Amino acid sequence: TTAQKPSKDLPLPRDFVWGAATAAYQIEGGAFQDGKGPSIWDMFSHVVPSRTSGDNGDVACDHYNRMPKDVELMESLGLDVYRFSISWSRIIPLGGRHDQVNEAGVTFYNNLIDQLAARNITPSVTLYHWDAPQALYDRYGAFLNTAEFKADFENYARLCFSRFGDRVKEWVTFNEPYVISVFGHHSGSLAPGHNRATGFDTKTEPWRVGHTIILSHTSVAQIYADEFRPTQEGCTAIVLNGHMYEPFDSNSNADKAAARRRMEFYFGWFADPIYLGQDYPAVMRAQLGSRLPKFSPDELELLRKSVSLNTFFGLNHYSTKYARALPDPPADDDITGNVEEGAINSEGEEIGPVSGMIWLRVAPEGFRKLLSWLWKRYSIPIIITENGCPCPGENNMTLEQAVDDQFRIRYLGLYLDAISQAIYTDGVLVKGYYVWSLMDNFEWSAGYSPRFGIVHTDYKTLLRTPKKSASYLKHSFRHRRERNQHHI
Ligand code: PNW
Repeated sequence: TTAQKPSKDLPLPRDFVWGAATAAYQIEGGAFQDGKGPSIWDMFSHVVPSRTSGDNGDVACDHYNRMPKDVELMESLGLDVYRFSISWSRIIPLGGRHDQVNEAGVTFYNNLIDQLAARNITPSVTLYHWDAPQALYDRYGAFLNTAEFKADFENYARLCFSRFGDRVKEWVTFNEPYVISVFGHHSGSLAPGHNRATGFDTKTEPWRVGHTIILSHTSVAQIYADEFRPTQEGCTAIVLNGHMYEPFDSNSNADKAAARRRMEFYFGWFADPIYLGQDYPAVMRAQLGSRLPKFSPDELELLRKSVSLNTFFGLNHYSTKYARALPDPPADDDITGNVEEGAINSEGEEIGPVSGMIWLRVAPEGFRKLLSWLWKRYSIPIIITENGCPCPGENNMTLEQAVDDQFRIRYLGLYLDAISQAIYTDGVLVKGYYVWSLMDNFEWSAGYSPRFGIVHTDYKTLLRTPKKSASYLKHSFRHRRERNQHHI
């Protein structure tokens, strides 16, 4: 692996918060315990196991049965915030608004939230991190039926706000609508696995799914503001993911336009309606025509009204890519804006050293530029809701080697430096950083081999062992926050 330069340990604001993130299906296990209903990930991993590298989340990290110990661990790491998601089918097994609530599931999350409170860790709770109740797809196609899905999601959100909202003040509606739409309903590499080969309409499905997510998010943000915020005084947001894109040939106007267009197709798709209260980006309308659903005048009015209900921009970011303009007209199911993306530019230079996953290269300069791009376009405070990486070869190491995760320490250090520069040099308002992930866990289609944790998970014994990056983060945040003389 190519060497990385060391971090400069640049300062961060005194009130900057740090935390660690997980998602229900990736860590909980207990997939069929205490009345939990099947989710699309239970089905996806069981029906065709090769789609998840032969692995599944039946046991995962067994967090469902080890939760109190895990919260103790979080306290020892010095986390300010713990970001987790609720498994919808654990608390409403069949998911719908006329279906029964599973009190055992509600109790699990109540206990988790109480344990966090007892240890002074602030919860940040995501309602939807990809594990839809299977029944919603069986009944009406879930996201593909906007009215039905929205009504069921509203009911589920109300249940969460009313049962947990006395103690949870930071709510995220959806994690990564781009991934739900494109990986779930275009490439089909993630649940529910819709793609051309499996007989689905990839020309329209991703855009219809995205549309449903935007309208469902908006509606739930309004419900929270009207019915819960007056007494609970919390906030709602959405988490978007995406790479930074640089032109393949920095002298080519076509490639420069391709890089900009790719970012509008990635971030603008969701962020223009949600954070600007307006239609999809013009470049998307121009290319996609009738493939892209329309907002009615009433829906546009709702979007406009709800812009200010989004108190921060949740950003999941890992890496940067090069974008190259394609010479031919776009494919009839193109989702990129007719752009080819890669890790090597026209000069043959790599964007950065490759981590333990092929799509994830170390490129902190791109991160800094992305933060500025988002701030200029949306001018809303940003929280980094995910960032991290697996070390090269980490899954084939002994425990002793794996916990000495110098590659990750350098990656995290450089990405934190980028945040510092974005704040102090570029004037971007970044309020917090949640590392992905608290512990090694089920990495979706890649199964258990990529290890993103700052804590090592032994999948035989389920023993947790903090890696060196865990103590690095604890000390680095203390140091960076102390070094800072300013207040923002
Ligand atoms: C995120 N990409 O997904 C998810 O929110 C996590 O659940 C996941 O474990 C984590 O990143 C690591 O992969 C991503 O294509 C999906 O660049 C796709 C991409 C990035 C992140």
